[in-house]
Amino acid sequence: MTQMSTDWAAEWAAGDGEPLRFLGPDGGLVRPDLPRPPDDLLGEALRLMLLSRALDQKCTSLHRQGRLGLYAPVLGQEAAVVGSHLAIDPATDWLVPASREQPAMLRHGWPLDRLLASLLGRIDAARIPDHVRMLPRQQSIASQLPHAAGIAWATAIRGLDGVTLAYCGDGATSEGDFHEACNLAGVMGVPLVLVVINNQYAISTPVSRQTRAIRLAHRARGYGFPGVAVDGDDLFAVHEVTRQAVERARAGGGPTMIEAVTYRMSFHNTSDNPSLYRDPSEEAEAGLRDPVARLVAYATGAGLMTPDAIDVVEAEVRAEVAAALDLALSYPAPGPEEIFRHVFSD
Ligand SMILES: Cc1ncc(C[n+]2csc(CCOP(=O)(O)OP(=O)(O)O)c2C)c(N)n1
Repeated sequence: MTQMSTDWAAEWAAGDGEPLRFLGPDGGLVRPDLPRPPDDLLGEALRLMLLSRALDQKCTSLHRQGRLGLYAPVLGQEAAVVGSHLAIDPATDWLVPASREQPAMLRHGWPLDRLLASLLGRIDAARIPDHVRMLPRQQSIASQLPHAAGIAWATAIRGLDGVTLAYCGDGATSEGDFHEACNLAGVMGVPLVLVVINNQYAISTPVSRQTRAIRLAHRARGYGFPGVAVDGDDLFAVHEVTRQAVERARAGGGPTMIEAVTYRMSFHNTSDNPSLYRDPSEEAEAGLRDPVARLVAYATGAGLMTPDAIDVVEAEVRAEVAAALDLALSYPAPGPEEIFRHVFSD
């Protein structure tokens, strides 16, 4: 999307708390006053979102066959993850993921076969290449956030122009680490963009049991920096608001919190059964806001891509996942002695 003068945080703060939306669920532009995003960005976004879906499908199937231990899908959250990550430059910026931002990890430079190796327990092969500015995925909720604030602070102290993009879930906002990281980031004015992916659930706990705050993004105000809520299923809004936050951080303007309001369309992970705690009608309703279908509707409606061209991309990403899986399976599996490696000196 091209440069715009609108201050999105200020626009959202002046509104009624409803998340900003540029692209509607039917693929139509809600804000036709805004310039259309460039075609190459749209193409890259759609490919990454479809790759993410292909990976979700393959890993879930591997789990059901007993060949993979545990997998947390991205299903439903693709626009929130891809739209925000497309706003940073992996060559200079840091990625601090939570646990399910697979397409961001891939775009940042962790090869697909290595990511799959990590899920298959092939730990040597799973190593993130040294030049990739990314922390490993984090299972301990919110504990990545103080590190994210620290990396962003260190970048500023060293006079580098890198920005840190960190992710966490709605559940993570109830943790002490979240508060400590946000407070430090605000006090030191560090170049951090924190994307809170509000997928409505922390496993079985709905966000209504997590906080009485109307919107999580309002919390940013208490830390002294801007907060914005966006429709997390709208790639255009997520991308544009993150782009502006990254630009501000790079220019020394400090942190921003972006709440991407979305829905976890699948299970929490492959050990979870959401039918025990949520109504299927809720899932069906969320399906109408599907971020991939929305982008496809826009791209085909605007004549940017044909359904046939999208089928080709889908076939390509499926083949990419299959080839990366073959490679991942060729790496040595760890032996029992690995339990002690990196723990005891002898
Ligand atoms: C410190 C800590 N407490 C509890 C857990 C157990 N746990 C794993 S995932 C999860 C829910 C996380 O929800 P959220 O932050 O909203 O992220 P999501 O998984 O929905 O992306 C919890 C409580 C954990 N991994 N770490």
